[in-house]
Amino acid sequence: MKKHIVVIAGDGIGQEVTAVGKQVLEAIAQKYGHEFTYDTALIGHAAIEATGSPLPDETITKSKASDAILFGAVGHPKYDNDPSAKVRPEQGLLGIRKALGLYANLRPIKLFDELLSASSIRPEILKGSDILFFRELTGDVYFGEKGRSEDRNTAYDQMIYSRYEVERIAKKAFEAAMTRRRRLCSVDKANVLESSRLWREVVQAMAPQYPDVVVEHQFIDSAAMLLIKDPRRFDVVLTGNLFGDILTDEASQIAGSMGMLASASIGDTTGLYEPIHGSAHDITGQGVANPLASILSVALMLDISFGMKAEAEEVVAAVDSALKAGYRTRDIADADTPGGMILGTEAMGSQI
Ligand code: GGG
Repeated sequence: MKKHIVVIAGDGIGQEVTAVGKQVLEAIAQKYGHEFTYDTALIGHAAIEATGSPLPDETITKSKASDAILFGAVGHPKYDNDPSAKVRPEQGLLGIRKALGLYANLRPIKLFDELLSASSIRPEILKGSDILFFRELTGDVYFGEKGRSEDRNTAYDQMIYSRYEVERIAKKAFEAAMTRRRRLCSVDKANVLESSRLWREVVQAMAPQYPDVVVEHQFIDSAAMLLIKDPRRFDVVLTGNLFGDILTDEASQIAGSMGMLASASIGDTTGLYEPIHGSAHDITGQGVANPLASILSVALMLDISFGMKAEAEEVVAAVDSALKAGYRTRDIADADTPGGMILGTEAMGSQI
């Protein structure tokens, strides 16, 4: 099969982990006789430096013309300390999601058995955890109107959802639940927020179409608590953009590290595949970043965008066997990991 992939590595460790993800794509292409061609495009801080824009038009054009996007990360500490910056790397990521209509962000929380001890949560609570998050990606407070009063002492971000936005992602989450353990937890803050009341109303109205799916509703605060108290109670979790962003960082601790969490952003056009972690400038250039989230994102790409199920399973199995053999990156090593088994980014990629 021939596929054209745009690699948008972005900032910080995005460059390092995406290079490894691409190597895995090449290994799969060779083994299965596929022909993958590549292009690159700029985003985030790297794009601001080169063009003045966090999302150059050329990046959108190339992305739309591709079969899939392998994405790294955006961000730079200089903007974190400059709240008045008008142009920011994150605008590139939000912008490409909007431009491509990528409204559904799938974030599987897969706990590899070998990493039970890497988590700060007790193994007897964790073992067997397997959650699929659906984070809505093109609405909510991230895209609502924002502004400041004239004296700049008051600021607002509008939290906004429309019925169709909730319906289309809820449909994807219900359908996924039908292929899994048939439980769907919708997370909102309907006791306080009007947009959450609409969210809950829509999900409740759709539930009768999926009589085999057991639906529950949790408030975000309660869901955050239950996630670490009893992660196995969750199967598919459906939530909005902001709540999903926060909850999945928390859920990464179930998998042992932020460096383990892959994601797929899908919707109207080309799918975008990226680790959930950011640019991590504190470790950039040291060659120690965990590439497994990028590699697992490649597995999602092979499965979802290319329909290459066997190839996707082989990538996940390769990750599993490297972990079984005892190889670890720094973030998933524990006190018992021998120093010689702690690998850098490239060496871990070679093992896979
Ligand atoms: N690879 C994910 C990434 O770069 N995250 C940084 C970021 O700006 N995240 C905001 C978001 O995911 O909405």
